[in-house]
Amino acid sequence: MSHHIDIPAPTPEDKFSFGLWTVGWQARDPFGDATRPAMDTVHALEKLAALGAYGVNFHDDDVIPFGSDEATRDAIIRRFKQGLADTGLAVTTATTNLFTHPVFKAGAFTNNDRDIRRFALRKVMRNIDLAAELGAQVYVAWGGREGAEYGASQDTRVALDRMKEAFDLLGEYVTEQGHDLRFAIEPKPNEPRGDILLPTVGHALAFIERLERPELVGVNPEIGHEEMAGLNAAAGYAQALWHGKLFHIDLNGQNGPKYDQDLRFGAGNVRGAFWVVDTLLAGGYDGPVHFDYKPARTEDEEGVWVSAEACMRNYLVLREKVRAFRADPEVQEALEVARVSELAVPTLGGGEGWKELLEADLPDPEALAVRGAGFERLDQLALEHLYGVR
Ligand SMILES: [Mn+2]
Repeated sequence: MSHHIDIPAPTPEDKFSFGLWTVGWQARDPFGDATRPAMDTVHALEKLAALGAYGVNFHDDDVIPFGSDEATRDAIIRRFKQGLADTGLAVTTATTNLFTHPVFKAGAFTNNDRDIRRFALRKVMRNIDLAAELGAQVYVAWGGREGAEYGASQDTRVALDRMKEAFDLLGEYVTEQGHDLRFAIEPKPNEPRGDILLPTVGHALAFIERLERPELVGVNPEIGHEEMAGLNAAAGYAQALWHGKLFHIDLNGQNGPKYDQDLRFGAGNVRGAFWVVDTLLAGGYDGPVHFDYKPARTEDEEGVWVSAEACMRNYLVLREKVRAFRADPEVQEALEVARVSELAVPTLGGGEGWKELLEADLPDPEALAVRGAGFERLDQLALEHLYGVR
């Protein structure tokens, strides 16, 4: 049995958003120069709106070049705001570039050099005000340069003290300024640093609980970053949802543990992408569906828009596939056979404690051990939906 699935066009109700640094990436890499010219930010807004996007987000330096004077900054912000008003795009999140300028070569919040830490925090506070003014509700924090290549160059425990100090100060800042803004830490295992602090979703979730205002801080997991660490991205998203900490998402594509590929969403690990969408739908994630990818270096501007449109289309394709999988009566039967719903039944009965469990009449483990789990059939049904033959 095979049938054609109609994929709707993206609409603002789908809440798709793009970083200005994604479509605007000039494709400079460690081995080669830019292959595309700089893209005007208002042009990017117009193109994204025409493709059906809902929102955009930016690093401070994506919109306002580093070191701009006040008059230049004000003029750029005025023009950017006009572009937002003309296109109807929302600003969903903002973030600070604490990695491009050479001052951040050894980190920002956790630089050994105290003067640089103070400068970094002031740069963030400055952009937080702009983010709040533009209506962003989440402030993403990716500490790309926070880390090390050497054992002795930085004391990791002390670096975590300074990281905590930074987030505590920023939490105090948004609270006292009355900004309706929460933070989302974006973990990444490595690149550009050899080892980055808070390398995975799990590290970030544990760190957040030690902050003065943990309620203000969640995570922004990126599929590629989790997969670079050999982890299952869907499981990371699920645990962030379980903690109530999935404040934002970065969807893209990656092919296993290698350099950060930032492929368009749906390329790379397709099967992993299917389970990420399934996890987001099942978990009721209702924030922006954000793409953090890099249009390949081989592409001209037309290829940039092809890839941006493909990110949205691939999400919509996978959303249809996930819905069809979950609605399939054979899948529902296979889920029953696999006892998936039984996991929701608490292990102890009502009123039962450890004493009762010790005295309970349990089935023979040899008999329990011969039961098959039925997982292969269930997973094959998922693959057949993904392959398009169901
Ligand atoms: Mn990435």
